[in-house]
Amino acid sequence: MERSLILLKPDAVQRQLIGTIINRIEGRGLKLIGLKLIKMSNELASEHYKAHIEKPFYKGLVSFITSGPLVCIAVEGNNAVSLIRNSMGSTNPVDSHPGTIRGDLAIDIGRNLIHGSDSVEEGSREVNLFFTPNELITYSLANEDWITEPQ
Ligand code: IDP
Ligand code: MG
Repeated sequence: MERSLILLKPDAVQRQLIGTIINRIEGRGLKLIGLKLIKMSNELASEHYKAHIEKPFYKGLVSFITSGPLVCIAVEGNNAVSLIRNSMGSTNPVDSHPGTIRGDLAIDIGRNLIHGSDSVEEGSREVNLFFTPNELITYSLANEDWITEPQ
């Protein structure tokens, strides 16, 4: 089953948008299997963002992401990665469509509120980076058949 890691970044926590954003994710029908508030260490930030280490914005990104508490969410389900990427909107909120989280709630690429895994492989890697196995709970939602047609 596909998994994706969502981070509600420190700007989302400071702007008190945790509930608003989780509401959108739950409202779509996605299933949360892990959820916690953490302060990211420099070590975890550099492992998480290692693909960007050579980028000019890397230093600012790590400094921002470690600057305050953030919310980690693991989601599981068919197409979880692309569903979340679509709900997030484009990386730069200037290009994000209205109706997306970034398109409705953000204006700056360096303060774009939310992270979501960008591939199925990254989803699996990132969920395992942020959560231990006993922090992830597999369960059924009572309304599952009303969200996804049974195969
Ligand atoms: P994503 O979060 O949409 O997957 P990535 O390309 O993986 O976007 O970049 C990771 C994060 O780095 C972005 O969410 C954004 O906060 C920041 N970032 C990306 N590109 C830039 C940039 O050109 N300037 C400043 N920050 C950037
Ligand atoms: Mg990314």
